[in-house]
Amino acid sequence: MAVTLFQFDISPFCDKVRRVLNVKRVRFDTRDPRLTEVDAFKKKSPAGRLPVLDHDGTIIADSSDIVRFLEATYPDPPLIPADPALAAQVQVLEDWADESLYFFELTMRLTWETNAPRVVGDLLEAAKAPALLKAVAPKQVMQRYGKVAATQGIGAMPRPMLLKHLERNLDAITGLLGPRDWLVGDTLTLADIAVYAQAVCIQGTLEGAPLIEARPTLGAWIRRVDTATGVRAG
Ligand SMILES: N[C@@H](CCC(=O)N[C@@H](CS)C(=O)NCC(=O)O)C(=O)O
Repeated sequence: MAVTLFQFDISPFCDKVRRVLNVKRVRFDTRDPRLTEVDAFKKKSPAGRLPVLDHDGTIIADSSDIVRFLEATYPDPPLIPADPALAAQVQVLEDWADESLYFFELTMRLTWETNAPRVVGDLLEAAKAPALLKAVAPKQVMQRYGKVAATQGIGAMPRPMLLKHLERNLDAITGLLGPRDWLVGDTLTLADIAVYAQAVCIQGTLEGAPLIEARPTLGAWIRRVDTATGVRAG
């Protein structure tokens, strides 16, 4: 059986799917588009976005839909609780991660000059882009995603305001955890993976790193989710 994830390596949504595949012990390959392939890759998805999973010929787009396909195909271990109240919490947290936290990381990583050149450099590296483009692309990417972030709202905030809102969201993660190891119930769920995928991108920014460092419970949870969902040796 062949399982291929069409992805951008730096995308939190692709990280989310890779980690779900890891937890479910599915062997898979990843394919990042070369620059000339980006449009063709995006056409695999009705929304024009990655990730897209090719599961032995079945094509599924959108990280949330991919995860639910994987949950149905590989139910063990479960990442969505059977209990309807807990499953509802997972759904709400996944949507908060994907639709709110995402725009913090997008704005900070792709539109702030403190982070964008390095992050875009990683993106272009994966796309095997020519050296010349590496010099030009960060500006174009910052402009393009600057418009996206401004339209969504978070990108229109002055930086201190955005960081204040971000801190409230980071405090919400620690508040949800309390003394527990996982966000929902007593085991790892999709909520942990979805929120982790965005939080770790925020942690990778110059401005986000100290905010997470200042919250030891949050840092410990990030490491716990990483250990539980990363690639296992052997
Ligand atoms: N809701 C989608 C979001 C996917 C998404 O936004 N992917 C971004 C990369 S992080 C993308 O493909 N963007 C294409 C573009 O900006 O042109 C999911 O969960 O898969």
